[in-house]
Amino acid sequence: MKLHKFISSFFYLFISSFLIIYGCATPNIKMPKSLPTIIKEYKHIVVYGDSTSINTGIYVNKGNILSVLATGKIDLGGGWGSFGPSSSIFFSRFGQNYYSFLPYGYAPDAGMSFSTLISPYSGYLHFGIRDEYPQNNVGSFSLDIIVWETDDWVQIADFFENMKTKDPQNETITHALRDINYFRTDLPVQKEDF
Ligand SMILES: [Ca+2]
Repeated sequence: MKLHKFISSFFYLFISSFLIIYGCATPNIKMPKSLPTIIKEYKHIVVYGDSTSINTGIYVNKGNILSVLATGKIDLGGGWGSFGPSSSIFFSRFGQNYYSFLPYGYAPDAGMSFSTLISPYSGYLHFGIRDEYPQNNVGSFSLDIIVWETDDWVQIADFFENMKTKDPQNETITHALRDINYFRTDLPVQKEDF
């Protein structure tokens, strides 16, 4: 093996290990390079165990539909155990207004949460970890945040249906789609899926 090839393999391994250990740095979904017009803004962010508050830089208006697709686990240390993003350790706020994303149907330790909701407030979207001693926390949550330009649930569901066709093994998309079909307001309520 030539030296430069060896060095690049070494760095590849090093960086991969770093990403695995410090975790979840890659998005849960592969968005198209040029976003469709129904999407106002898309961002992937990582919330680490000691992130007490992160400003995503995404400004949402009250009434915007947004999707937050989160995976990962955070161990609180001290024997408290690991929790996923559908647990009460994970909070969000719009400006100064705290709001619970806690979706229905996911266990607190499930390591995932998928919400599509109508924004209850206007303001910059923040996320953070609620813990009195965050310094010893390990792990992270990987978040894909989509703010929709459209308020048409059919188009939003269609977008995820197309994503699913391109990436059928991606569980995040399957769950996101299930969640949309559960929360969308333009259909009769479909509770039997949960
Ligand atoms: Ca802790």
